[in-house]
Amino acid sequence: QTCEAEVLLFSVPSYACQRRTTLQNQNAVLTDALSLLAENAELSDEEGRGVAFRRAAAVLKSLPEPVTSMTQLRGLPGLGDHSLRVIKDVLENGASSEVESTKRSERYKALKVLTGIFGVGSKTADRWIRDGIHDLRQLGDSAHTLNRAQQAGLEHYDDLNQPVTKAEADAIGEIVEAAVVSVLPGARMTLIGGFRRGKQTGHDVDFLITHPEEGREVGLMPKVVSRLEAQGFLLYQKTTRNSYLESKDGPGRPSSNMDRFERCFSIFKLTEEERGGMKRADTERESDAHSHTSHQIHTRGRGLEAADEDEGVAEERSKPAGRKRWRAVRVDLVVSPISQFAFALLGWTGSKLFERELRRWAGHEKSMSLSSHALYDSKQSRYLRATSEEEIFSHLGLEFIPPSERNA
Ligand code: 8DG
Ligand code: MN
Ligand code: MN
Repeated sequence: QTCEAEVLLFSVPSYACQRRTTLQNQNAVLTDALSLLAENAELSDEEGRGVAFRRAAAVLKSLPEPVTSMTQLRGLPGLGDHSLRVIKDVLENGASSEVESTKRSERYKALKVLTGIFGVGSKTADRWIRDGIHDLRQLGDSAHTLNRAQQAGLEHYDDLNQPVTKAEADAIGEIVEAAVVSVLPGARMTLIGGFRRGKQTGHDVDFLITHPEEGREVGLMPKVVSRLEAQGFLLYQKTTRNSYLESKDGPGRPSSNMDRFERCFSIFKLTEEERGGMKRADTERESDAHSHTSHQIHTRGRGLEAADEDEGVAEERSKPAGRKRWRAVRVDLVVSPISQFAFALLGWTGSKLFERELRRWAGHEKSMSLSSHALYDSKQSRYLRATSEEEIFSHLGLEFIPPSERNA
Protein backbone atom coordinates (compact mmCIF):
# COMPACT_ATOMS: atom_id res chain seq x y z
CA GLN A 1 0.00 0.00 0.00
CA THR A 2 1.46 3.33 -1.03
CA CYS A 3 0.95 6.04 1.48
CA GLU A 4 0.19 9.57 0.23
CA ALA A 5 2.85 11.02 2.44
CA GLU A 6 5.51 8.97 0.70
CA VAL A 7 4.87 10.65 -2.61
CA LEU A 8 7.47 13.33 -3.15
CA LEU A 9 5.63 16.54 -3.84
CA PHE A 10 7.29 19.64 -5.21
CA SER A 11 6.49 23.23 -4.47
CA VAL A 12 7.16 25.48 -7.43
CA PRO A 13 6.34 29.19 -7.88
CA SER A 14 4.47 29.95 -11.10
CA TYR A 15 6.87 32.33 -12.86
CA ALA A 16 10.17 30.96 -14.18
CA CYS A 17 11.88 34.18 -12.98
CA GLN A 18 10.97 33.19 -9.38
CA ARG A 19 12.78 29.88 -9.75
CA ARG A 20 16.39 28.69 -9.95
CA THR A 21 16.86 26.58 -13.03
CA THR A 22 20.35 25.17 -13.45
CA LEU A 23 21.66 23.12 -16.37
CA GLN A 24 21.34 19.98 -14.22
CA ASN A 25 18.00 19.00 -15.64
CA GLN A 26 16.68 15.93 -13.79
CA ASN A 27 13.82 15.45 -16.23
CA ALA A 28 15.51 15.63 -19.62
CA VAL A 29 13.45 12.83 -21.15
CA LEU A 30 10.22 14.66 -20.31
CA THR A 31 11.48 18.13 -21.19
CA ASP A 32 12.94 16.93 -24.50
CA ALA A 33 9.50 15.62 -25.44
CA LEU A 34 7.75 18.87 -24.47
CA SER A 35 10.47 20.99 -26.12
CA LEU A 36 10.06 19.14 -29.39
CA LEU A 37 6.34 19.84 -29.37
CA ALA A 38 7.08 23.48 -28.50
CA GLU A 39 9.48 23.71 -31.39
CA ASN A 40 6.98 22.12 -33.75
CA ALA A 41 4.31 24.61 -32.66
CA GLU A 42 6.70 27.54 -33.14
CA LEU A 43 7.70 26.28 -36.56
CA SER A 44 3.99 26.06 -37.40
CA ASP A 45 3.35 29.65 -36.27
CA GLU A 46 1.34 28.55 -33.24
CA GLU A 47 3.13 30.75 -30.74
CA GLY A 48 0.60 30.30 -27.94
CA ARG A 49 0.89 26.53 -28.00
CA GLY A 50 4.65 26.84 -28.21
CA VAL A 51 4.78 28.98 -25.07
CA ALA A 52 2.50 26.58 -23.20
CA PHE A 53 4.83 23.64 -23.93
CA ARG A 54 7.91 25.77 -23.09
CA ARG A 55 6.36 26.76 -19.73
CA ALA A 56 5.51 23.16 -18.92
CA ALA A 57 9.05 22.03 -19.81
CA ALA A 58 10.51 24.85 -17.68
CA VAL A 59 8.56 23.74 -14.60
CA LEU A 60 9.96 20.21 -14.95
CA LYS A 61 13.50 21.57 -15.50
CA SER A 62 13.31 23.32 -12.13
CA LEU A 63 12.48 20.15 -10.16
CA PRO A 64 15.28 18.73 -7.97
CA GLU A 65 14.43 15.11 -8.79
CA PRO A 66 13.16 13.04 -11.67
CA VAL A 67 9.38 12.75 -11.87
CA THR A 68 8.32 9.12 -11.69
CA SER A 69 4.57 9.31 -11.26
CA MET A 70 1.73 11.61 -12.23
CA THR A 71 0.77 12.11 -8.59
CA GLN A 72 3.97 14.06 -8.06
CA LEU A 73 2.73 16.68 -10.51
CA ARG A 74 -0.26 17.60 -8.38
CA GLY A 75 -0.35 21.31 -7.68
CA LEU A 76 2.46 22.20 -10.06
CA PRO A 77 1.90 25.38 -12.10
CA GLY A 78 2.09 25.59 -15.90
CA LEU A 79 1.01 22.06 -16.73
CA GLY A 80 -1.97 22.11 -19.07
CA ASP A 81 -4.02 19.09 -20.16
CA HIS A 82 -2.02 18.60 -23.32
CA SER A 83 1.37 18.70 -21.54
CA LEU A 84 0.06 16.35 -18.84
CA ARG A 85 -1.04 13.90 -21.54
CA VAL A 86 2.42 13.95 -23.07
CA ILE A 87 4.10 13.46 -19.69
CA LYS A 88 1.77 10.57 -18.84
CA ASP A 89 2.53 8.89 -22.15
CA VAL A 90 6.30 9.16 -21.54
CA LEU A 91 6.05 7.93 -17.94
CA GLU A 92 3.85 4.98 -18.84
CA ASN A 93 5.21 3.99 -22.25
CA GLY A 94 8.73 5.38 -22.33
CA ALA A 95 7.87 7.74 -25.18
CA SER A 96 5.13 10.06 -26.33
CA SER A 97 3.26 8.86 -29.39
CA GLU A 98 2.60 12.45 -30.42
CA VAL A 99 6.29 13.30 -30.22
CA GLU A 100 7.26 10.20 -32.17
CA SER A 101 4.76 10.84 -34.92
CA THR A 102 5.78 14.51 -35.10
CA LYS A 103 9.42 13.51 -35.48
CA ARG A 104 8.50 11.16 -38.30
CA SER A 105 6.24 13.62 -40.11
CA GLU A 106 7.48 14.90 -43.46
CA ARG A 107 6.40 18.41 -42.58
CA TYR A 108 8.38 18.55 -39.33
CA LYS A 109 11.47 17.09 -40.98
CA ALA A 110 11.24 19.58 -43.82
CA LEU A 111 10.69 22.52 -41.43
CA LYS A 112 13.76 21.47 -39.43
CA VAL A 113 16.02 21.14 -42.45
CA LEU A 114 14.87 24.37 -44.08
CA THR A 115 14.86 26.54 -40.94
CA GLY A 116 18.30 25.07 -40.24
CA ILE A 117 19.42 27.50 -42.94
CA PHE A 118 20.48 30.79 -41.34
CA GLY A 119 18.08 33.48 -42.59
CA VAL A 120 15.15 31.10 -43.10
CA GLY A 121 12.27 31.42 -40.65
CA SER A 122 9.11 29.37 -40.30
CA LYS A 123 7.15 31.51 -42.78
CA THR A 124 9.68 31.12 -45.58
CA ALA A 125 10.07 27.41 -44.87
CA ASP A 126 6.29 26.98 -44.95
CA ARG A 127 6.07 28.75 -48.32
CA TRP A 128 8.80 26.53 -49.74
CA ILE A 129 7.16 23.37 -48.40
CA ARG A 130 3.91 24.36 -50.08
CA ASP A 131 5.95 24.61 -53.31
CA GLY A 132 7.07 21.01 -52.78
CA ILE A 133 10.53 21.81 -51.40
CA HIS A 134 11.46 19.52 -48.50
CA ASP A 135 15.24 19.39 -48.51
CA LEU A 136 18.35 21.27 -49.56
CA ARG A 137 18.67 19.47 -52.88
CA GLN A 138 15.12 20.37 -53.86
CA LEU A 139 15.81 23.94 -52.79
CA GLY A 140 18.91 24.06 -54.94
CA ASP A 141 17.02 22.66 -57.92
CA SER A 142 14.18 25.13 -57.50
CA ALA A 143 13.93 28.55 -59.05
CA HIS A 144 13.65 30.23 -55.65
CA THR A 145 15.97 33.16 -55.21
CA LEU A 146 17.68 33.39 -51.87
CA ASN A 147 18.53 36.63 -50.11
CA ARG A 148 22.10 37.36 -49.03
CA ALA A 149 21.63 35.90 -45.53
CA GLN A 150 20.08 32.70 -46.88
CA GLN A 151 22.84 32.28 -49.46
CA ALA A 152 25.43 32.52 -46.70
CA GLY A 153 23.32 30.20 -44.55
CA LEU A 154 23.17 27.58 -47.25
CA GLU A 155 26.86 27.89 -48.04
CA HIS A 156 27.82 27.28 -44.39
CA TYR A 157 24.96 24.94 -43.55
CA ASP A 158 27.00 22.12 -42.00
CA ASP A 159 29.20 24.37 -39.89
CA LEU A 160 26.28 26.45 -38.63
CA ASN A 161 24.38 23.34 -37.57
CA GLN A 162 27.38 22.09 -35.62
CA PRO A 163 27.27 23.23 -31.96
CA VAL A 164 29.73 25.98 -31.01
CA THR A 165 31.97 25.00 -28.09
CA LYS A 166 32.89 27.21 -25.15
CA ALA A 167 36.54 27.09 -26.32
CA GLU A 168 35.47 28.42 -29.72
CA ALA A 169 33.33 31.10 -28.08
CA ASP A 170 36.33 32.21 -25.98
CA ALA A 171 38.61 32.28 -29.03
CA ILE A 172 36.12 34.48 -30.89
CA GLY A 173 35.73 36.63 -27.77
CA GLU A 174 39.43 37.44 -27.78
CA ILE A 175 39.39 38.41 -31.44
CA VAL A 176 36.28 40.58 -31.18
CA GLU A 177 37.45 42.24 -27.97
CA ALA A 178 40.79 43.14 -29.56
CA ALA A 179 38.92 44.72 -32.48
CA VAL A 180 36.56 46.60 -30.15
CA VAL A 181 39.35 48.00 -27.97
CA SER A 182 41.45 48.97 -30.98
CA VAL A 183 38.67 51.11 -32.48
CA LEU A 184 37.51 52.48 -29.10
CA PRO A 185 39.97 52.28 -26.22
CA GLY A 186 38.18 51.77 -22.91
CA ALA A 187 35.22 49.97 -24.47
CA ARG A 188 34.10 46.81 -22.69
CA MET A 189 32.77 43.56 -23.98
CA THR A 190 30.74 40.90 -22.15
CA LEU A 191 29.77 37.39 -23.18
CA ILE A 192 25.98 37.09 -23.08
CA GLY A 193 23.39 34.50 -24.21
CA GLY A 194 23.68 30.82 -23.37
CA PHE A 195 27.43 30.87 -22.66
CA ARG A 196 26.89 33.45 -19.91
CA ARG A 197 24.41 31.00 -18.38
CA GLY A 198 27.19 28.43 -18.22
CA LYS A 199 26.28 26.32 -21.23
CA GLN A 200 29.15 24.35 -22.73
CA THR A 201 27.81 24.64 -26.27
CA GLY A 202 25.56 26.99 -28.20
CA HIS A 203 24.05 27.67 -31.61
CA ASP A 204 25.90 31.00 -31.75
CA VAL A 205 28.04 33.33 -29.63
CA ASP A 206 26.53 36.57 -28.27
CA PHE A 207 28.44 39.65 -27.08
CA LEU A 208 27.36 42.93 -25.52
CA ILE A 209 29.60 45.97 -25.98
CA THR A 210 29.51 49.28 -24.10
CA HIS A 211 31.73 52.15 -22.97
CA PRO A 212 31.83 53.61 -19.42
CA GLU A 213 31.31 57.14 -20.78
CA GLU A 214 27.77 57.61 -22.09
CA GLY A 215 27.71 58.42 -25.79
CA ARG A 216 31.19 57.19 -26.60
CA GLU A 217 29.65 53.95 -27.93
CA VAL A 218 27.77 55.81 -30.70
CA GLY A 219 28.92 54.66 -34.14
CA LEU A 220 31.04 51.89 -32.66
CA MET A 221 29.50 48.93 -34.47
CA PRO A 222 30.38 49.91 -38.07
CA LYS A 223 33.97 50.51 -36.98
CA VAL A 224 34.23 47.12 -35.26
CA VAL A 225 32.68 45.41 -38.26
CA SER A 226 35.04 47.17 -40.72
CA ARG A 227 38.01 46.17 -38.62
CA LEU A 228 36.94 42.50 -38.40
CA GLU A 229 36.12 42.51 -42.11
CA ALA A 230 39.55 43.92 -42.98
CA GLN A 231 41.11 41.16 -40.88
CA GLY A 232 39.20 38.59 -42.89
CA PHE A 233 37.09 37.31 -40.00
CA LEU A 234 33.62 37.93 -41.40
CA LEU A 235 31.97 35.61 -43.91
CA TYR A 236 28.70 37.53 -43.60
CA GLN A 237 27.40 40.47 -41.58
CA LYS A 238 24.30 42.56 -41.37
CA THR A 239 24.38 45.58 -39.12
CA THR A 240 21.26 47.38 -37.97
CA ARG A 241 21.55 50.76 -36.37
CA ASN A 242 20.14 51.93 -33.07
CA SER A 243 16.55 53.07 -33.43
CA TYR A 244 15.54 53.43 -29.78
CA LEU A 245 15.41 57.22 -29.55
CA GLU A 246 13.56 57.74 -32.82
CA SER A 247 11.00 55.03 -32.03
CA LYS A 248 7.40 56.07 -31.58
CA ASP A 249 6.73 53.68 -28.72
CA GLY A 250 5.08 55.20 -25.70
CA PRO A 251 6.96 55.25 -22.41
CA GLY A 252 7.77 51.71 -21.43
CA ARG A 253 5.60 50.36 -24.18
CA PRO A 254 7.91 49.02 -26.82
CA SER A 255 5.95 48.04 -29.92
CA SER A 256 7.51 44.60 -29.89
CA ASN A 257 9.98 42.47 -28.01
CA MET A 258 12.59 43.27 -30.60
CA ASP A 259 14.92 45.81 -29.12
CA ARG A 260 16.44 48.75 -30.84
CA PHE A 261 20.14 48.52 -30.12
CA GLU A 262 22.78 48.79 -32.75
CA ARG A 263 23.43 45.18 -33.52
CA CYS A 264 25.16 42.89 -35.93
CA PHE A 265 24.26 39.37 -37.02
CA SER A 266 27.35 37.79 -38.46
CA ILE A 267 29.00 34.61 -39.61
CA PHE A 268 32.50 34.44 -38.29
CA LYS A 269 35.41 32.59 -39.89
CA LEU A 270 37.35 30.83 -37.17
CA THR A 271 40.56 29.14 -38.26
CA GLU A 272 42.13 26.09 -36.63
CA GLU A 273 45.01 28.06 -35.14
CA GLU A 274 42.62 30.50 -33.50
CA ARG A 275 40.46 27.82 -32.03
CA GLY A 276 43.46 26.03 -30.57
CA GLY A 277 43.67 23.09 -32.93
CA MET A 278 41.01 20.96 -34.57
CA LYS A 279 41.76 17.95 -32.33
CA ARG A 280 40.71 19.63 -29.13
CA ALA A 281 37.56 21.10 -30.62
CA ASP A 282 36.55 17.77 -32.12
CA THR A 283 36.99 15.94 -28.84
CA GLU A 284 34.83 18.49 -27.11
CA ARG A 285 32.24 18.20 -29.78
CA GLU A 286 32.12 14.44 -29.45
CA SER A 287 31.45 14.65 -25.75
CA ASP A 288 28.62 17.09 -26.51
CA ALA A 289 26.96 14.51 -28.69
CA HIS A 290 26.60 12.30 -25.64
CA SER A 291 24.90 14.98 -23.63
CA HIS A 292 21.40 14.45 -24.84
CA THR A 293 19.85 17.71 -23.69
CA SER A 294 22.42 20.18 -24.90
CA HIS A 295 22.48 18.42 -28.25
CA GLN A 296 18.73 18.75 -28.64
CA ILE A 297 18.48 22.30 -27.49
CA HIS A 298 21.31 23.82 -29.45
CA THR A 299 20.97 22.40 -32.84
CA ARG A 300 18.36 23.34 -35.32
CA GLY A 301 17.97 21.42 -38.52
CA ARG A 302 19.72 18.32 -37.34
CA GLY A 303 17.32 15.67 -38.50
CA LEU A 304 18.40 12.49 -40.20
CA GLU A 305 19.63 14.44 -43.18
CA ALA A 306 21.86 16.68 -41.14
CA ALA A 307 23.34 13.62 -39.45
CA ASP A 308 24.19 12.19 -42.85
CA GLU A 309 25.80 15.45 -43.81
CA ASP A 310 27.88 15.43 -40.64
CA GLU A 311 29.34 12.12 -41.65
CA GLY A 312 30.16 13.62 -45.01
CA VAL A 313 31.96 16.46 -43.32
CA ALA A 314 33.87 14.13 -41.03
CA GLU A 315 35.00 12.12 -44.03
CA GLU A 316 36.06 15.23 -45.87
CA ARG A 317 38.05 16.41 -42.85
CA SER A 318 39.87 13.12 -42.48
CA LYS A 319 41.22 13.50 -46.00
CA PRO A 320 44.59 15.17 -45.47
CA ALA A 321 44.53 17.02 -48.79
CA GLY A 322 41.26 18.96 -49.12
CA ARG A 323 40.72 19.34 -45.41
CA LYS A 324 38.97 22.56 -44.44
CA ARG A 325 41.09 24.47 -41.95
CA TRP A 326 38.41 26.75 -40.56
CA ARG A 327 34.79 26.71 -39.49
CA ALA A 328 31.90 29.16 -39.73
CA VAL A 329 30.29 30.32 -36.47
CA ARG A 330 27.24 32.54 -35.96
CA VAL A 331 28.11 35.58 -33.86
CA ASP A 332 25.72 38.26 -32.56
CA LEU A 333 27.05 41.63 -31.44
CA VAL A 334 25.01 44.24 -29.55
CA VAL A 335 26.09 47.73 -28.53
CA SER A 336 24.40 49.47 -25.61
CA PRO A 337 24.96 52.87 -23.98
CA ILE A 338 26.19 52.46 -20.40
CA SER A 339 22.93 53.93 -19.02
CA GLN A 340 21.03 50.92 -20.42
CA PHE A 341 23.76 48.34 -19.91
CA ALA A 342 22.15 46.47 -16.99
CA PHE A 343 18.88 46.14 -18.88
CA ALA A 344 20.67 44.99 -22.03
CA LEU A 345 22.71 42.48 -20.03
CA LEU A 346 19.61 41.07 -18.36
CA GLY A 347 17.63 41.08 -21.61
CA TRP A 348 20.27 39.32 -23.67
CA THR A 349 21.38 36.67 -21.19
CA GLY A 350 18.22 34.60 -21.58
CA SER A 351 16.98 32.00 -21.59
CA LYS A 352 14.25 33.12 -23.94
CA LEU A 353 11.59 31.72 -21.62
CA PHE A 354 13.20 33.33 -18.58
CA GLU A 355 13.06 36.70 -20.41
CA ARG A 356 9.46 36.19 -21.38
CA GLU A 357 8.57 35.32 -17.81
CA LEU A 358 10.38 38.38 -16.44
CA ARG A 359 8.30 40.61 -18.72
CA ARG A 360 5.12 38.76 -17.81
CA TRP A 361 5.91 39.12 -14.10
CA ALA A 362 6.68 42.83 -14.52
CA GLY A 363 3.42 43.49 -16.39
CA HIS A 364 0.97 41.24 -14.55
CA GLU A 365 2.30 41.37 -11.02
CA LYS A 366 3.96 44.80 -10.79
CA SER A 367 2.30 47.01 -13.43
CA MET A 368 5.74 47.60 -14.84
CA SER A 369 7.13 47.26 -18.30
CA LEU A 370 10.55 45.69 -18.78
CA SER A 371 12.60 45.80 -21.96
CA SER A 372 16.29 45.46 -22.80
CA HIS A 373 16.46 49.26 -22.59
CA ALA A 374 14.54 50.23 -19.47
CA LEU A 375 12.05 49.46 -16.72
CA TYR A 376 8.94 51.63 -16.59
CA ASP A 377 6.70 51.78 -13.53
CA SER A 378 3.13 52.58 -14.63
CA LYS A 379 1.91 53.29 -11.09
CA GLN A 380 4.57 55.93 -10.52
CA SER A 381 4.62 56.98 -14.19
CA ARG A 382 8.39 56.92 -14.27
CA TYR A 383 11.40 54.94 -15.37
CA LEU A 384 13.35 53.07 -12.68
CA ARG A 385 17.10 53.36 -13.10
CA ALA A 386 19.50 50.51 -12.54
CA THR A 387 23.22 50.00 -12.93
CA SER A 388 23.22 46.27 -12.18
CA GLU A 389 21.04 43.23 -12.77
CA GLU A 390 20.63 42.92 -8.99
CA GLU A 391 18.95 46.35 -8.90
CA ILE A 392 16.50 45.37 -11.64
CA PHE A 393 15.47 42.20 -9.79
CA SER A 394 15.06 44.31 -6.67
CA HIS A 395 12.86 46.88 -8.49
CA LEU A 396 10.76 43.95 -9.67
CA GLY A 397 10.41 42.55 -6.16
CA LEU A 398 12.22 39.37 -7.17
CA GLU A 399 15.02 37.49 -5.50
CA PHE A 400 18.19 37.79 -7.60
CA ILE A 401 18.71 34.80 -9.87
CA PRO A 402 22.28 34.50 -11.22
CA PRO A 403 22.77 33.72 -14.93
CA SER A 404 23.65 30.06 -14.27
CA GLU A 405 20.19 29.60 -12.73
CA ARG A 406 18.26 31.24 -15.58
CA ASN A 407 18.26 28.11 -17.71
CA ALA A 408 14.46 27.85 -17.79
P1 8DG B 1 22.03 29.34 -27.87
O1 8DG B 1 22.53 30.44 -28.73
O2 8DG B 1 23.08 28.72 -27.03
O3 8DG B 1 21.23 28.35 -28.63
O4 8DG B 1 20.99 29.96 -26.81
P2 8DG B 1 20.84 31.46 -26.39
O5 8DG B 1 22.15 32.17 -26.41
O6 8DG B 1 20.08 31.49 -25.13
O7 8DG B 1 19.88 32.00 -27.53
P3 8DG B 1 20.05 33.19 -28.57
O8 8DG B 1 19.07 32.92 -29.66
O9 8DG B 1 21.45 33.40 -28.99
O10 8DG B 1 19.53 34.46 -27.78
C1 8DG B 1 20.25 35.02 -26.70
C2 8DG B 1 19.38 35.96 -25.95
O11 8DG B 1 19.11 37.11 -26.75
C3 8DG B 1 18.04 35.37 -25.60
O12 8DG B 1 17.71 35.74 -24.29
C4 8DG B 1 17.08 36.01 -26.54
C5 8DG B 1 17.74 37.35 -26.77
N1 8DG B 1 17.38 38.02 -28.02
C6 8DG B 1 17.48 37.61 -29.31
N2 8DG B 1 17.02 38.56 -30.14
C7 8DG B 1 16.64 39.59 -29.36
C8 8DG B 1 16.11 40.85 -29.61
O13 8DG B 1 15.88 41.24 -30.75
N3 8DG B 1 15.88 41.64 -28.53
C9 8DG B 1 16.15 41.22 -27.25
N4 8DG B 1 15.91 42.04 -26.23
N5 8DG B 1 16.65 40.04 -26.99
C10 8DG B 1 16.89 39.23 -28.03
O14 8DG B 1 17.95 36.54 -29.64
MN1 MN C 1 23.22 32.43 -28.25
MN1 MN D 1 22.06 34.98 -30.58
